[in-house]
Amino acid sequence: MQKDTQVFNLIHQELERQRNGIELIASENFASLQVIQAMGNVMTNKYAEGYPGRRYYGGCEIVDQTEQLAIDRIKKVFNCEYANVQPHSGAQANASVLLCVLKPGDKILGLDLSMGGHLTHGSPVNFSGKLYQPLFYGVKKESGLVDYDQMEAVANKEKPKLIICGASAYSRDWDYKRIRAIADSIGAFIMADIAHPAGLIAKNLLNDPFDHCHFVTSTTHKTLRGPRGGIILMRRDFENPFGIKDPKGNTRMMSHLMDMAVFPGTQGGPLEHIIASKAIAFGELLSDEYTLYAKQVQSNAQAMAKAFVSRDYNIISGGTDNHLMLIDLRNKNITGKKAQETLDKAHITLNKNAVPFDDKSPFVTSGIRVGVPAVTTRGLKESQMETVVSLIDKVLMNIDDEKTITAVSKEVKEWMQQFPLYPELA
Ligand code: DSN
Repeated sequence: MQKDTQVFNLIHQELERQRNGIELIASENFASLQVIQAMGNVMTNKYAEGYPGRRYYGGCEIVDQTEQLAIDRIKKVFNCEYANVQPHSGAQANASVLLCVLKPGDKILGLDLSMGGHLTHGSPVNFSGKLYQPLFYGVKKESGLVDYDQMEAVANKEKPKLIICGASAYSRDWDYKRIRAIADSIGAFIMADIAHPAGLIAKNLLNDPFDHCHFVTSTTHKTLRGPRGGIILMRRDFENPFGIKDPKGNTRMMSHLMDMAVFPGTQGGPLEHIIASKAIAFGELLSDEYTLYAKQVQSNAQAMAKAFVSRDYNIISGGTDNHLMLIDLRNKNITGKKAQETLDKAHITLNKNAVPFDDKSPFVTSGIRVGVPAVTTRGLKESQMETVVSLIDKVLMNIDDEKTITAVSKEVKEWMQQFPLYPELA
């Protein structure tokens, strides 16, 4: 085959875009070169439906080893007993958990998307809101904190089978103990979706969901800094307290039922090349280097929040415990859409985001979400968060001034050359 220069040129352009900008999308990161290189490997050629040691195809003896390594390593990272590393994404990890414990039409209770939740937590446009009956809790208007009283009231009234905690745009920690008390009082399961703060949880910088939540799901590419993908974890609660049955009507351990819910429940052949890359990333999570990184993420986020507050930006809940913050721009008279689009021109990438009780549509929004995992990987420290905020502020305060935007874009590009990204790549 002739080399496809058209596509490889585009890949190179994307590398240059990443090198030249300040990346603040809270769900993005820069995986290590070995994690990236491992994704492009011959294991993509292999069918391996099933699990290590019990596959439906021959020739799986090598991929069995990489998959087992990935499982063993991520279990060590989170000190848990069960790991499924096959979900192709966080959404598919969540789909598997819902398939495992619910019947179509069962009630689920999650954080409202407009308050920071995720599509797969019951949004009406997603399978989770179409196949199941979604109920929601939100955040308190005055504090921006999760409204556990509302969660409890809705749970008591509606008796959902599953309570979902975790968010895509929430900067504070979670009270898993309280959620477990609510779930136990109505006989519900809990799924914690830790896709965003997983890396900080891995290093004990945030509350530990594993002792209280039956199931924990995550993506692998956000703070965990691995390849794009998903995982499902359990530390305890294998005893199947509510007698969930397998398709043949047998009551089985939760670990068995969960494996069945991923394959054959929601997926076919696992992406063994991605699983090899996950194994490498999970090995990196066990390193001291990653521990320092996770701490730096949290310090950088706090330094950034402080810098925004000092410029009179309205951070929902007033600050952050994790790696991100949600900023309500209404006091600056700028929409999220306009802010995102203008900052993009200055090579500063982030996303518009609805803020709690937003009066604008999700396509416009009143806010932006800002996260530091990627810039922290790039090597930026607390003092440089001040510089990042000053550049954002310069653009937003001169939002229709093309000259300023061009000047900032030049400044950003030059500054970021001090933080080389994938220098081994031409
Ligand atoms: N799209 C992810 C995020 O940006 O948070 C969630 O799936």
